[in-house]
Amino acid sequence: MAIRPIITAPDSRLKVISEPVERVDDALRTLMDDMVETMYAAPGIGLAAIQVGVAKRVIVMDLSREEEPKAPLYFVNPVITWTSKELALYEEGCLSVPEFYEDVERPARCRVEFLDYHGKAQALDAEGLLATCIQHEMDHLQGILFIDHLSRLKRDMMLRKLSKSKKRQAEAAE
Ligand code: GNR
Ligand code: NI
Repeated sequence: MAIRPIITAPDSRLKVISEPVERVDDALRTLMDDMVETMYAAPGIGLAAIQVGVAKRVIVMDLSREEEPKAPLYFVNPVITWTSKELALYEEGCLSVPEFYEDVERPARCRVEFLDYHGKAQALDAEGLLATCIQHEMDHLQGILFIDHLSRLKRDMMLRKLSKSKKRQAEAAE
């Protein structure tokens, strides 16, 4: 397993629409293992493949608490087949938008159909943080970030700050 670098905004790669996976094989499981290791190291509760530069429809998640055993979830070719009319507000963050947190409103519950780590078809009904996280990760597969749900003013301000801190980092690395 290996930790892969996480791409941060602004970066055109984060806007790419990811492609469906053709088969769940050992090469894909290696990617998923690396994604889980990368997510734990960050640390984060979810990660989409595009965040490590791979434009495949793959998501990993783990919402277990620190004191609980790890419980990684793997979603290949996920499709949201139902969302509740009721909405919920969550303060979201993103490993690709470091150090910014903002409230985003999304359907409170959803159903997702996907292939698991072994390529088996599964369905999951989600609510609470799990429902929010699934929708946040599904957005990544469409090239969308949580900041795209905010006002243009807020988004542009955040992107300017992110761009400046990237430049500073690049200069410091010279
Ligand atoms: O670690 C993460 N926390 C989080 C908190 C609220 C809503 C969504 C998330 S996902 C985020 C990790 C990430 O960027 N996944 O794409
Ligand atoms: Ni994210």
